[in-house]
Amino acid sequence: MRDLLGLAERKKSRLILALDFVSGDPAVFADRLLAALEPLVVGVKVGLPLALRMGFRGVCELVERYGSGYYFLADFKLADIPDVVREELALLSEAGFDGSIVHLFPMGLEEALSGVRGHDVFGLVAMSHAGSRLLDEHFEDLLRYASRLGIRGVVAPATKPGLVARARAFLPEDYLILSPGVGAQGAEPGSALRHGATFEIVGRSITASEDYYGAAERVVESQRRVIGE
Ligand code: O7E
Repeated sequence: MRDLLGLAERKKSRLILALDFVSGDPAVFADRLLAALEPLVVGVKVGLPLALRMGFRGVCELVERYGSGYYFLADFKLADIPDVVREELALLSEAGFDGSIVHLFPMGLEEALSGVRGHDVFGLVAMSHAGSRLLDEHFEDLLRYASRLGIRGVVAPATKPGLVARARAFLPEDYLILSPGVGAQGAEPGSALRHGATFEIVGRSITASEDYYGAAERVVESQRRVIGE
């Protein structure tokens, strides 16, 4: 399993690239981005839209080809009964992914997650869009639950910086906070880090840009001003 924090230190970056939307042939598009962005991007979050376009075999090939330079995160937002979640995590780990995103609201996941080895689990405690009322109302509950599970970290929205700060204050120190919502959804690069996030997840403001290298570079430069590198 790749060392997420080690890669971040080496690249002096806290950028995780969200790959959901593609233009043209998905394999060619992903290949072009990943070949170019390795100096700037620490992790690649593979979303379901990309997997549906490329097919799971195509995604696995991508993970294999670029595995030496990136941490690979499977974002299929698992939210099933514990036995199924356990099996999904085992298969994603086998496919070469270093970590997965899991919804915590089904709860009862203690046993399923305690057996997971060599694969990081990140739980969602709130969402970045304006309408996520039900989840956000249970933010404190989900945060408490996440802290008891002994997982690698949580996903908390950059668009709601108060929640990121609250998560940082509440969670054990070794929990990572991944923060989406930077760029296309309005949060400024570096802003979630300033509130205590460990990584910022950025998708369309890089993937939809004609100058995707320049867009990623601007994000990382802002981040370096916050983390002092
Ligand atoms: O808006 P973009 O294009 O920068 O992409 C944001 C990505 O973060 C996208 O893949 C989306 O699925 C994810 N995300 C959110 O945007 N908001 C959330 O609340 C949670 C996630 C998410 O789960 O990301 C997993 C870490």
